Amino acid sequence: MEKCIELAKQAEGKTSPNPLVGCVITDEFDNIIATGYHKKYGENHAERDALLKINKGDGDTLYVNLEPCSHFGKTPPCTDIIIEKGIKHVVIGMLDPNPVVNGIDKLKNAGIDVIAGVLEDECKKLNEIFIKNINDKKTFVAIKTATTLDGKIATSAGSSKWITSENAREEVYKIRRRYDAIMTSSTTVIADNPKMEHRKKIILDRELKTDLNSQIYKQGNIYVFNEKEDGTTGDINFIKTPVKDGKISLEFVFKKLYELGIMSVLIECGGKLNGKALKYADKIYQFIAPKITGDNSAKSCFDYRKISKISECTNYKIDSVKFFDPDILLTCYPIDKNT
Ligand code: AOF
Ligand code: ZN
Repeated sequence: MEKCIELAKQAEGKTSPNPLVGCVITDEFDNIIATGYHKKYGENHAERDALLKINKGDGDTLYVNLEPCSHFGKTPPCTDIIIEKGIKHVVIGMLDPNPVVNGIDKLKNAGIDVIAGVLEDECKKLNEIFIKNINDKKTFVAIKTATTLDGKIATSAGSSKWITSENAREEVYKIRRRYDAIMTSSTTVIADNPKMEHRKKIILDRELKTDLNSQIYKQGNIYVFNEKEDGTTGDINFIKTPVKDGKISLEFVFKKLYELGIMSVLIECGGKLNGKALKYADKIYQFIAPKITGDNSAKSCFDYRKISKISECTNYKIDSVKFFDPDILLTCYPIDKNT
């Protein structure tokens, strides 16, 4: 199953809105005889990709991180080809939350021995975006920040280059690739003039203050949420957006992203938008550099409210800690998002 996950990850960022799936087939002596994965949206499912590499009767056990499909979609059901190829055992990571899929019963009815729930937590993490999309019909929202030990993202004068090391910034490129789009604010575009290379970029720019000659506009498909106009100029799409308390309505933005087929978004911006977006965030990537500004007026990474008691904090679970020497990356999930 670990191998299935590893195979599936090769297509990160390419399968949306479909899941990441990898498949391993072994013979009766437990030797791997074929592997496959879902390479790109619209292409063969992982199981078919692997099964097309073997002859009928050669495979004994098929391992796959997601329940095989039983529906006619872009390709015929994977359950059918599993049965045709004479597979005897199927080991599944997690059940498919997609209501059209009921592969397990179909396999069992064909006399195949089925085990499900192997490395289930890891498999669910691999497809956290797909699961949220199917279950909640909403875009998966992640926030990435890079701070000093005292939680600052820039000096009060706006200097932020560079808090984290090259190593950490390399990792950010990899993280970005997993998401359908990245999002930032006019404040960040104006302050840092970042390139943020990506196939899809979202800019929140209520008053259309950003210069269209800024680096960010030079590449990719761009969506500018603003209060003034709708329309398209080349690769730039302007989307007229309602305003709430003087700010772009994030409720509207995330709903719109889902309608546009943007199934996941990574927010990279300053403390104000980070703070406002927190209540929608499914995940936080927090890079921390071993530096201290010691400056109370330096900018904080989540700057959106005043609270009087520590018991009023929003709580997170740290899922992993990784070193990108000399920095670390904490990956966190919210525990009580609504507080
Ligand atoms: C994939 N790749 O390897 C597996 C999937 O759009 P379709 O017709 O290809 O069907 C997509 C559904 O098939 C998807 O939502 C999921 O429930 C199931 N399994 N999909 O794209 C795969 N195994
Ligand atoms: Zn399938």
